[in-house]
Amino acid sequence: MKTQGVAYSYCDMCNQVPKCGMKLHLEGERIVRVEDRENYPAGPLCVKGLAILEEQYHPDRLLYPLKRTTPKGSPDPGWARISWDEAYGTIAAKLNGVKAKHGAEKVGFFVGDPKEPRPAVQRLAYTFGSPNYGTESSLCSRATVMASQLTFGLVTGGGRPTKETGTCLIWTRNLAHTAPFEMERLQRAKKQGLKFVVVDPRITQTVQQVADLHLQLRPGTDGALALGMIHLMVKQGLFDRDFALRWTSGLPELVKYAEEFPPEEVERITGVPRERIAEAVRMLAAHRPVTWIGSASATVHSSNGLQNHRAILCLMALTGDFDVPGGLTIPTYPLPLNIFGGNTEFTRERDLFPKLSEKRIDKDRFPVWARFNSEIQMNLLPEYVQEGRIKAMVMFGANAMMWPQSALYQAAIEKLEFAVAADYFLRPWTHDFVDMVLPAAMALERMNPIAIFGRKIFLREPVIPPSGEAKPDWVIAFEMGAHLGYGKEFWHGDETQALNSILRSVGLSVEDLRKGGAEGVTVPAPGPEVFRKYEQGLLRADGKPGFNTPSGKVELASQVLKEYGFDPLPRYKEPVESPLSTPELAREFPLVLNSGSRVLMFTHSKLRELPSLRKLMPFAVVNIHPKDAAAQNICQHDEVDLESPHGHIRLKANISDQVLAGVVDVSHGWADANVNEIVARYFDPISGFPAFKEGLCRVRKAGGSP
Ligand SMILES: Nc1nc2c(c(=O)[nH]1)N[C@H]1C(S)=C(S)[C@@H](COP(=O)(O)OP(=O)(O)OC[C@H]3O[C@@H](n4cnc5c(=O)[nH]c(N)nc54)[C@H](O)[C@@H]3O)O[C@H]1N2
Ligand SMILES: Nc1nc2c(c(=O)[nH]1)N[C@H]1C(S)=C(S)[C@@H](COP(=O)(O)OP(=O)(O)OC[C@H]3O[C@@H](n4cnc5c(=O)[nH]c(N)nc54)[C@H](O)[C@@H]3O)O[C@H]1N2
Ligand SMILES: [Mo]
Repeated sequence: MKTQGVAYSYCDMCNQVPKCGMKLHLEGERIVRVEDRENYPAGPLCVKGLAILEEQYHPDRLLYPLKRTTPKGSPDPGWARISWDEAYGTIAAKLNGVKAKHGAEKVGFFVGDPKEPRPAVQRLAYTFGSPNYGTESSLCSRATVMASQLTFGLVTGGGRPTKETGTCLIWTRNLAHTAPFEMERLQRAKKQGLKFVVVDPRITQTVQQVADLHLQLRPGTDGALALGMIHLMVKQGLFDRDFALRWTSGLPELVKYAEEFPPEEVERITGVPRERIAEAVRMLAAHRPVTWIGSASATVHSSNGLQNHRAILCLMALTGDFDVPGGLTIPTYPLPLNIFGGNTEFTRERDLFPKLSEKRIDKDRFPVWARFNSEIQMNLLPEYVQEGRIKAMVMFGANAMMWPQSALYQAAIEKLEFAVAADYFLRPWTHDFVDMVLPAAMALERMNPIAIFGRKIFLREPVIPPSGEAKPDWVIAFEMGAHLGYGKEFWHGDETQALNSILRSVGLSVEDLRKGGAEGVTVPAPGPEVFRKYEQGLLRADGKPGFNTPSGKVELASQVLKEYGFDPLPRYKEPVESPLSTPELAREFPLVLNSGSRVLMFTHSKLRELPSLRKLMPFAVVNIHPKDAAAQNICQHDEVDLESPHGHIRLKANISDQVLAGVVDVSHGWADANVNEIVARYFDPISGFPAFKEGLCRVRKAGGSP
């Protein structure tokens, strides 16, 4: 720990990995200035990173363990400060009590969007004996990963353009707001001639900064658009025939199915003009190879999201640019570490989890999810609690507002025999329903986990001591583990030993990383980069050429989906409620809802308490097209009621021609205007993902007559 001068760290303000580098100036034990870190793979800092000291030194931070003193359901939890000893004593008694009475699997473990606590909490769950550990990945990007595993047999992630790339297809990301550290590179590539096709219902900053062609589709219709592009590609002979014939399965069936998606039909469904669709296909064919920056979550936030996303992957497969230089590549020698800085040995996914997995609570409802994910699908929490399958919960960085019909999740948490949450702040929308909250140390106050960029690893050491009695999440999980009776499994609370056990898998130790200093340590690659790995048998455990799918091919028609009774083809289905599927309802609720578009200055429900960021967006708004506003006589910043068949919220109107006419856009995470109160609980049957990006609504001036 430094007490004077300069220290290096990385940011967690957007919860993402990899994190942007930070250079911090200290006076004594106080950090007085934050700036970009030199020679670090991620940066520059965005407005959130630059505001980190406002969060670090915020007067409302949670500094001590608190227990509620009033019965659940009382308007005020009556929080009272307690010691860590009392907190751990109660937690151990309650959790071991549930275990003795009902079985360890009745205790659920959960981590929200914050990524850092994950490996430690997963280890805690399995060591305690419960397979029921889940995270926010139940509704974030994991369904895109599953779509990729079903189709390619591996995780394709997001390709990044290189100097060889011809076109970059950004199928929905607004990186300018959600990963600003990527934008400089993309803009540089654009200057050097790279073409960009961007799919998004809105004219985002990313569209404005890089798009050569923008496909502005109605939310929830991605599958139809991708199938329409496949239709044209095939008709015009613009796909890679050799690759498709040799390395894919289900081609004739897909080609036949895509016949149902001629340009005029796709225009009718998606709203994208047919000439634009044709132009996109031409651009992809003319500027090869094509790479792809895939959606982080928007494409899978719909009731048919997994299949919609698979349609996009099939389109990518037909370009033939999979794992060629400049195309959609995958690393040749990935480190045996996950991006959250743990590995499967540390999390005990390898040894303990298989013995427990019979008791996972999601496997009957979402068997495909359960096949690919050790984390359980958490979106049916209200049902699990109702059915008595979960009786207590341990939550790190949880936010009940992230789920559709949030009140059901709050009620479920409240109904538990015991719930404890660790967080940076008291968040009434979640913590009013728990028994105890624990103060988590913030990023600059804690070690671990490590940051990984390809084969380069950085250690983060605490820059300052934790505020109040806050403790790092890993330490909390370890100490909880020790109090539950597993001291040895948690190195008696020693983080350094824990990290050493992880780093051993790459032949390193904490001491080695310390020696590497601010520059990090590169683990040398065992050989040169290899492309077209499928030709050389590098993708399958049996060493045979091909892909790691049941057929050994890229599965345009998925055998696994068929096995579970789903359509093997990436079949398009209209959203459950939409102008086309429920025209009657659409007369009453004529607008389509696009919820959860990120804004640069906030992360989900976080950071609204920071003055410099709140100034940039003081209140929640519904972004509405001038035409739709005029139809309701709505003026800029008027108070409006936003209603769906499932709920109602009040917020202000922001009139903007950057949203499509007929589609409104509302960001999530506002406690006083929680858009999830109006989102229906429709779940994709394969992934279990909620339909955040579909649905019908209407906007009216507040207080107007119905
Ligand atoms: N500042 C900030 N950054 C963040 C976050 C944050 O909260 N704040 N959250 C992080 C997390 S967890 C995530 S998952 C990522 C998300 O990162 P991104 O995917 O880049 O961002 P989003 O704003 O969620 O969604 C992108 C776009 O999806 C579009 N969209 C809406 N509906 C549809 C649809 O049906 N189809 C298609 N094709 N597009 C649609 C929206 O108009 C929006 O512009 O951002 C991460 N970064
Ligand atoms: N309608 C709609 N709803 C959505 C979405 C959408 O697009 N539309 N997007 C979904 C997606 S993709 C996501 S990822 C989720 C958002 O996921 P959430 O889990 O809702 O994310 P946050 O609100 O960022 O964080 C939750 C809590 O973690 C606390 N926290 C932050 N860092 C730490 C830490 O290091 N340790 C601990 N102990 N606590 C910490 C914060 O204070 C906060 O209270 O929302 C989902 N909900
Ligand atoms: Mo997310």
